[in-house]
Amino acid sequence: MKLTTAYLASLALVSGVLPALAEESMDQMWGDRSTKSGVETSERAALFRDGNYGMFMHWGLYSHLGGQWKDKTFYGIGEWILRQMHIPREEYMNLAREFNPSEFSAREIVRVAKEAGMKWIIITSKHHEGFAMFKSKHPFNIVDATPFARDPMKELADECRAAGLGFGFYYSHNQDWTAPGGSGGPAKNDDGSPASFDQYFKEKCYPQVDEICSNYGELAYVWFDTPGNMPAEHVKALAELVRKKQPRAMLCSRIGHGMGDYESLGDMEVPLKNHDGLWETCDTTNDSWSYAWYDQNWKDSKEVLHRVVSTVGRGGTYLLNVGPDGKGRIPTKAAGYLVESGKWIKEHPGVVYGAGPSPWGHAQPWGDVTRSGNTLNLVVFDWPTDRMIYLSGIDGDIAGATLCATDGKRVPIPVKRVGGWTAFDASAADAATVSSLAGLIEVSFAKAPKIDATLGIHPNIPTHLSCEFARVRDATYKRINWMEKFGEWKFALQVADWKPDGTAEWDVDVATAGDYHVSLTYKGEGRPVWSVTTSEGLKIQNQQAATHVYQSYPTGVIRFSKPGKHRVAVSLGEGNPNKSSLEAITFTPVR
Ligand code: FHN
Repeated sequence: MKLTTAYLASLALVSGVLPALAEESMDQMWGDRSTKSGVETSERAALFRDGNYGMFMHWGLYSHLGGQWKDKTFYGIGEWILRQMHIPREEYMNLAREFNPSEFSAREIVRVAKEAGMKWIIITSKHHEGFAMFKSKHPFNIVDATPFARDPMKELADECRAAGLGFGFYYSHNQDWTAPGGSGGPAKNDDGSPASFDQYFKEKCYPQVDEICSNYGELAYVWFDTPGNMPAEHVKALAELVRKKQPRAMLCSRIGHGMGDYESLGDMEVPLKNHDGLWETCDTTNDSWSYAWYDQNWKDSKEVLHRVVSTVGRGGTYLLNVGPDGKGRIPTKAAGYLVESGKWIKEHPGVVYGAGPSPWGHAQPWGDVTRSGNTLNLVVFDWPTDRMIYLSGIDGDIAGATLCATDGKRVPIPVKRVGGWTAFDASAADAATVSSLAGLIEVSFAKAPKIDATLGIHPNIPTHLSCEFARVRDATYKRINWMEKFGEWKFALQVADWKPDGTAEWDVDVATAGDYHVSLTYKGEGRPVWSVTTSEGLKIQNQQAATHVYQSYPTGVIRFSKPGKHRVAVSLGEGNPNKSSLEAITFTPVR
């Protein structure tokens, strides 16, 4: 929490962003997320809408430092090292003389992106540090200021085009820490005269955006970032420039002032509920965006695939970042995991490309669902031990259910109705032929089924229900964001500020009558007492410890005497109502 405030405070310094934790401040940092109407169905949006998966790349002078400044390691997002380690501007700019990414190979990067199943690459042409990774008239650029003296953006743009990948640029339009007048940059020019943002905009930002839009062929994206309190007139000028020079490029909402074509959610945020419109989640393969020598916290192949499928299942597009090192190489582990998850995607392309969101509106305890026409793709990441996959609320005639094996075999599997639920029985299928990353059951319908999206409580696997799905009375539901390390965003959807009769209540559909262990995920102080009641009149309550981070604590065993619809409510009996916040409830069937 303290870190979040510190981060926002530092952003406040550099870009006039409010140093508060409210969601509005995140909006100011990442820009007004509203987007242009009508873009969604346009031909221009086709790559974004149907491709659903792209590569993001953070690569700059900071990659040469790799998270290390002299004898100190910076354990935050590496591209912020200049600012966070208070490196003198001159000293930082002089690093360009040592920057020689001699191992850079556009072909190799494009190979990894293609094999990962990604459909485009968006790379940092200039990040907040102000260093241009392309040939620019402004001298602080990779061609003129480094021994490398090549334009890697040109090489990458050409290679993407040859391989049929979309290509786009990230450009930090507001923050520029080395250009006089840029947000976070020197307040004075080198001759001592006062610098203004207007000057930075006219002398550096606008001309450079013109350069990237003029010299690299057709761009699929221009990805501006952290608009902060940038004046609308400047944002409008950039939007018009891009529209004129690159009429097919998609603009992300972080350009600011509602001038984007699609919404960019918060960093690293895969939402829990389906989200309408054209939107994207940008995420990274480890913790940092740019290369950091110590950061080995890789998302493995299964996690990468899970996050791709979850984003598509919520209706969005996934932009996954890699940070090449100072020599220009994508770290081997990241490349390996991307390629391995890509193999799965290539075997089952319909799960991702052109796929629509889950009609349930949320993930399932065993995995997630995407939709291709009248087929539902059930992607199983956590097999229940009996290998039965349950879904609630399907109203429609199932034409067939097929388990897709890794060897290309497709095995029809039995489907049973269990009350209002449907069970897909994969118990007889040979476990060895199902991918260890994820199983896939394709369920086809003659016509699109109707789905009752009430949250299901599954009979054979724990069901975890976030407070985001609860009805809240006499308490406050809010989203909080914080950082684990500097720049590594986490969020929670929680209920706090409990009044005496405050409740968080879920409507649920229970597959099987019986006993369930109930646990609550919360944080707070001391030993709060929580109670859980059901619409059948059962109540359990218990006291457990609390900590300052969200943790799950058992409350007791509760019984549903019959399957079907129930309501479950949680309230705080004793404890500090302002310091206790609830994040979720979990039901685990008693065996
Ligand atoms: O400050 C940047 C950060 O360095 C990184 O580029 C991310 C990627 O989305 N954008 C900003 C913070 O949101």
